[in-house]
Amino acid sequence: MKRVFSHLTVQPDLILLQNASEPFIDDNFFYVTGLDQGLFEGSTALLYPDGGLDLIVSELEAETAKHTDAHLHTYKKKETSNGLFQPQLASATTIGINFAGIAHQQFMKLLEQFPSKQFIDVSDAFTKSRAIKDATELAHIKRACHIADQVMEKIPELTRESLYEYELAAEIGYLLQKHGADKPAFDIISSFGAHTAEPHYTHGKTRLHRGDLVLCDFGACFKKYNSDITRAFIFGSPSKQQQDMYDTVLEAQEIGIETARAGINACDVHRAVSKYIEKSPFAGRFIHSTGHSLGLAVHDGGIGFTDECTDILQEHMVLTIEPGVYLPGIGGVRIEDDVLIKKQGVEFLTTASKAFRRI
Ligand SMILES: [Mn+2]
Repeated sequence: MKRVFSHLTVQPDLILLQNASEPFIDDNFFYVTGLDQGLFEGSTALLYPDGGLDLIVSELEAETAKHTDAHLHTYKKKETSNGLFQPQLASATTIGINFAGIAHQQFMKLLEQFPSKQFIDVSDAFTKSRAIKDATELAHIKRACHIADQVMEKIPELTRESLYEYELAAEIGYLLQKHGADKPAFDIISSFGAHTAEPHYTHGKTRLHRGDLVLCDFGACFKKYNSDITRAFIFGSPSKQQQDMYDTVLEAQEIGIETARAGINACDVHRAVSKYIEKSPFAGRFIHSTGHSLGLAVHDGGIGFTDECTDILQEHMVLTIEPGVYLPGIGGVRIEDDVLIKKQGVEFLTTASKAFRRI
């Protein structure tokens, strides 16, 4: 993982990543080790500019950690783990830390234990490095996308009058794993009717009725990499307003897809999409960004299709394109695909049907 060092202007002697307990686990631990199993609570990774890697892990996960070429050190008691890398730190003066991913308590312990060291923030270098996916990462993401596609295509078979939102969520979760996901990428969104107007509502005890919009937003996590797809359906026949919403969002997404390519400013994609919706009858009802980077994290940080992000799109970035419109009390539509940025445009990684399906 020398790439991380190449994004740093001030070179530390080494980079130290440390996990606390779930949920304070640093994704970068998996990024640098390539490990695709295990939890690694309390584990530490030391990265050197020459590409070397030391791992300090609990003996509980020593077997799992053997799937790397790292030098492995194991501890029995958590309190002794920092002592195990004292020799490696002895000759170092500057130590890179992911300030965005270390628990405050862990960092305070390091300061106390190694008072003469200078700790510098290397979080930006990880963000930049992770934005560009390598072949293995892409293969994992593609698989995660394919699994999510297969499940999305099954939604029409799963819905019926009076179905509960949580029942549909349970079916989706089951099918994701049955199709090869290690787990769902995030809490499954399966909302009906007015709830579809709440972008981050997940699911509850609402039943499905004729005329309801159905919004499904979920992803597969495969070997720690995620997909993220959204489709909207109609239970029965759409009203004119529902049809207009769907058509507007679909066209907005098409505009985003046509705009995105390597060399383009990320904000220009969002602006093109937003401009179209603002001229539609749904002006003011597009209330989030057009998309986000995707990878080890569902919101992979750094780059995104927002009004503020001025990063230039580069080949091998993976982002979502997901415009939506939301009418409080009535319902909402969002259509989301995952795309790989290429020189001339984008490659779709998710491909489930985008017809406004009557279910
Ligand atoms: Mn998304």
